[in-house]
Amino acid sequence: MSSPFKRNISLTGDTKLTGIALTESKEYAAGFPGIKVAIQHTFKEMGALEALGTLSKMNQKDGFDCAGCAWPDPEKPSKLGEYCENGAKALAEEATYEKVDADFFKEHSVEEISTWSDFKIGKSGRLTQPMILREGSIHYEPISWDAAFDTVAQYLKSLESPDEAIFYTSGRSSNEAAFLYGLFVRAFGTNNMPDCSNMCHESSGVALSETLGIGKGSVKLEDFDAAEVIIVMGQNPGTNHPRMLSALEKCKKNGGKIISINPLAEAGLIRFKDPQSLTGITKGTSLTDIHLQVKINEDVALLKLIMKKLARLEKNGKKVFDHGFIETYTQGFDSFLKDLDRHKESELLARCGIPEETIDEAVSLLSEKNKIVICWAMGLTQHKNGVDNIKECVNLLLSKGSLGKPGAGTCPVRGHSNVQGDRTVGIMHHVSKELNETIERVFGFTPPEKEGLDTVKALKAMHEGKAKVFVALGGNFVSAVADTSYAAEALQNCELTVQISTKLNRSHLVTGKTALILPTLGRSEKDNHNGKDRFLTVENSMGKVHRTKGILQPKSEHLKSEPEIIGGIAQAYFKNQHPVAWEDLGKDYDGIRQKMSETLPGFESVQKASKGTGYYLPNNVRQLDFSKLKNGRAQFSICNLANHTLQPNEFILMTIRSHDQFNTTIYGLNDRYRGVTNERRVLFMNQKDMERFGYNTLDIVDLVSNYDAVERRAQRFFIVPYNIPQGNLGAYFPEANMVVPHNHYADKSNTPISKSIIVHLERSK
Ligand SMILES: Nc1nc2c(c(=O)[nH]1)N[C@H]1C(S)=C(S)[C@@H](COP(=O)(O)OP(=O)(O)OC[C@H]3O[C@@H](n4cnc5c(=O)[nH]c(N)nc54)[C@H](O)[C@@H]3O)O[C@H]1N2
Ligand SMILES: Nc1nc2c(c(=O)[nH]1)N[C@H]1C(S)=C(S)[C@@H](COP(=O)(O)OP(=O)(O)OC[C@H]3O[C@@H](n4cnc5c(=O)[nH]c(N)nc54)[C@H](O)[C@@H]3O)O[C@H]1N2
Ligand SMILES: [Mo]
Repeated sequence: MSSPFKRNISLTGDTKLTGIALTESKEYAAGFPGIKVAIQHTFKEMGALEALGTLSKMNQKDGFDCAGCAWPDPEKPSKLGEYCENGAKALAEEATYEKVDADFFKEHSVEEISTWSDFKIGKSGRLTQPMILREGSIHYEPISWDAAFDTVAQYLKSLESPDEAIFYTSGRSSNEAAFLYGLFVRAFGTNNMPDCSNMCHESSGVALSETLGIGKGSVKLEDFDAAEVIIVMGQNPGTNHPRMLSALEKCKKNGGKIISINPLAEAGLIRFKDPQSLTGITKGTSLTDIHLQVKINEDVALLKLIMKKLARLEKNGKKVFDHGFIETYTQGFDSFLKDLDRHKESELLARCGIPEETIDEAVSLLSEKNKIVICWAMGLTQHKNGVDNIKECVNLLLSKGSLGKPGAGTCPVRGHSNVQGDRTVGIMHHVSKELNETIERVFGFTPPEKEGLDTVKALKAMHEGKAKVFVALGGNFVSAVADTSYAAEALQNCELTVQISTKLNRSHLVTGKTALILPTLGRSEKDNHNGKDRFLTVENSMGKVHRTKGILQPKSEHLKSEPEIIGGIAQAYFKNQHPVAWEDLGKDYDGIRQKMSETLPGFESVQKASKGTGYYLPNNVRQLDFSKLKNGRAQFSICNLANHTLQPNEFILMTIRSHDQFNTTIYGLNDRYRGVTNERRVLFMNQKDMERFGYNTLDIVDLVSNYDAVERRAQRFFIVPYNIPQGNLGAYFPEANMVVPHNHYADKSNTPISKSIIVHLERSK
C-alpha cells in the first residue's frame, strides 16, 4: 500500500528575523500619531476618497459596526467620527484592493504560501471565489457554489454519526448568520459548536453565571460617567479597545479615579490623548491614578490582600462594606471573610510583588467609594484559575454593594465585535433544555440532547480521528488554538475542512485531505439582494442589539453573505426533506429575525433594531434579580490562589497582542506603544532577569515548555529589556502558541492557559 498523501506545510512560515529597532515605550496612547497611522493604513489599502467616506460611517446609526472590537457606541457619536486607529486598520484589512483569486492559487501552491509569514499571507488580500483543494493536490482550484455546497453535504452524509463533524464559529458573524448556523448544526444532529469565546471570555461567562446568574457584564456605557472608581484588570484598552479610553477619560473628568492592575504599564492606561477631540490632540489626560503592577496570575492574591485590608478597616470602626446590600441580596459573606483569615498578609504581599504603600493607596480609595466598576479581559480569563480570578472580582463588588446601581458593576470587555451576540443567539456546545423545546415548537424538529465539544475537546476529537469534518464560520482555527503543531495534526487528520472566510490565513493551508474556501462578504460591504440593500444585527459588549449595514461595493461579484452560505449548505444537505426552508431563509434576513423573535428570550423586539440605535437585552443584575441562583441570592465565592511550581530556570510567560494585529491577522510589524519596530518575534524580559541569566539586549532565544514530559518549542525570539515583573515574560500570540499545551486549561471553562505558561529559555541554534 502506498503511504497516504501528505502536503508539506509550514506552520510558522518565514521566521527570518528582521532589522528590529527599539525605542522607549510610550506613556500615552492615540493623539496625532494615532490619526496618522489610521489614515496611512486606510489610504494605502483602499484609496483616500473611499477611506474617508467609509470611516465616517463606522459605528454610526446609518452605517456599519466596526469589526475591530465589541466596545459600545455612545448615544451621540462624535461628529469627527466614531472610530479609532485600530478600527481603521480593521477596515483597511477588509476593504483592501488586493485580491486572492483563481490565478493567485494557480501561481502559488499551498505548500509555497505556507512558507510565507502570517503578515504576508494576510496582505495577499480578499478571497474572491469558492475554491477547492482536492485530495492529492497542492493547488486550490475554482469550484462553483452549487458544487461546493454539494461537496460539504456529501461529506456530512458520509459520517457514521453527526458527532463526527465540528462546527466552529469566530465572533465576527452577525446574529442572523450565527442563529441560522446554530439551527442548521442542531438540525444536522450535533451540539459540536466550539467557539472562539472558549478561548476568550468563557471563564467570565462561567464565573458570572455561577455568582450573578448571567454570563455577561452588567454595566452600560453611561455607568462609566457615574463611576467613582474604575478598575481595569488584565486588559490593554489602548490597543485592543481604544474607544474605551474616551469613556475612561469622561469618568476622570467627572471626578472618578482609575486603578489599573497589570504586569505592564500599558500606554493607553497611563495617558490618553483623544484623537477625536481637539483638546486631546494638544493636552491629553493622565488616566491611571494607581497602577498595581501585579505579577502574572497573582490577581487572586492581590484581591484577597485588598479585601483583608478592607475587612481590617471595617473591624476598626470604619464603614467599608455595604451590609444592607450584603444581607438583602447575597449569600456566603461570612464564610468568605473566614476564608480570608487562612491567608497571611505577608505571603499575599510577596506573591503579588507590589509595594505595600501602593496597595494601601488603592485600599484607602476603595474603602471610601461604592460606585465601582471592574473591567477585565484576557489577563484574567486565560489562566488555570481564570474562573476564580473573576469570582474574586465579583466578591469585591458584592461586598461594596457595587452592582445594580448607576456607576457600578461588572464589565468583561469582549473581544470580537459580535462574540457576545453569537452566544446569545445559540452558538454553544452546552445543551439548553428551554432552547431545544422552543426550537422544536417553532421549527418542528427535535434538536440533539447530547452535550457537544468545545474548542479543547474538538481539537482532541480531530486529533484522535473521532471527528472528520471541520467547518469554520470565520476565524483562523489552527493559529488561534493552543499548541499549533498538535492543532495542525488534528486538522490534517480530517477528511474535509471548510473555511467560510473573508481573508486568506493559515487555516486555508493547514487543511484536511480535501478543503474548501467559501468566500464571504465583509461587515463593511453592501449586501444587495433583488435590488435592495439588506442589513444585519449585532450585540455589543454591554448587551445592546443594534443594526449594521455595509456601504462599500463588494470585492467580488462571486461573494455570498454568511446566511446565504449557511442556507446553501443546509439546502444541499436536506434537499427539501426538512421542515425548514433553508435556502429561502438564508436569503430572507427579516424572516430570520422573525424566527429569532419567536425563539430567543429578549429578541421579541429585534425587528425594532432595524431602526435607530437598537435596544438592550434583559439583564437580571441590573434589576438585582438573583432568583435563578441558590436561595435567590448572588453568591460570594471562595477562590483558589494560583498554583505554579517553577524550577530555578523557569519563567511564567504571557502571550499578548501587539498594537499592530487583530488576533491572528497581522496589520504590521510594529508595537508603537511598547517601542518595538519591525519585528514580532520578541520576548519582553526584566533587566534583572537578563543579568541573572547573562542575556544581552537582542540575544536570540527559543521558548521551551515542558508539560507532561512533552517538550514544545517556539523558535527564535529577540530578548527585549522591559518593565515587567521579575520571573515574568511576554511574547506575542500567535507566534508563541507553539508552547501553549493543548491539555492544560482553566478549571470549568476549558480556556487554554495562554497567559501563564511555564517556560525556560535556550539560546537559538
Ligand atoms: N486592535 C486589536 N483589537 C482587539 C484585538 C486585537 O488583536 N487587536 N483582539 C480582540 C479580542 S478577540 C480580544 S479577546 C480582546 C483582547 O484584549 P486584551 O485582553 O486587552 O488583550 P491581550 O493583549 O491579550 O492583553 C492582555 C492584557 O492583560 C495583561 N495581563 C496578562 N497576564 C495578566 C495577569 O495575570 N494579570 C493581570 N492583571 N494582567 C495580565 C497583559 O499585560 C495585557 O495588558 O481585544 C479585542 N480587540
Ligand atoms: N496564545 C494565545 N492564543 C489565543 C489568544 C491569546 O491571547 N493568546 N486569544 C484567543 C482569543 S481571545 C480569541 S477570540 C481567538 C481568536 O480566534 P479566531 O476568531 O479564530 O481568529 P481571528 O484571528 O480573529 O480570525 C481571523 C480570520 O477571520 C476571518 N474573518 C474576518 N472577518 C470575517 C467575517 O466577517 N466573516 C467571516 N466568515 N470570516 C471573517 C478572516 O479570514 C481572518 O483571517 O484566539 C485565541 N487564541
Ligand atoms: Mo477574544
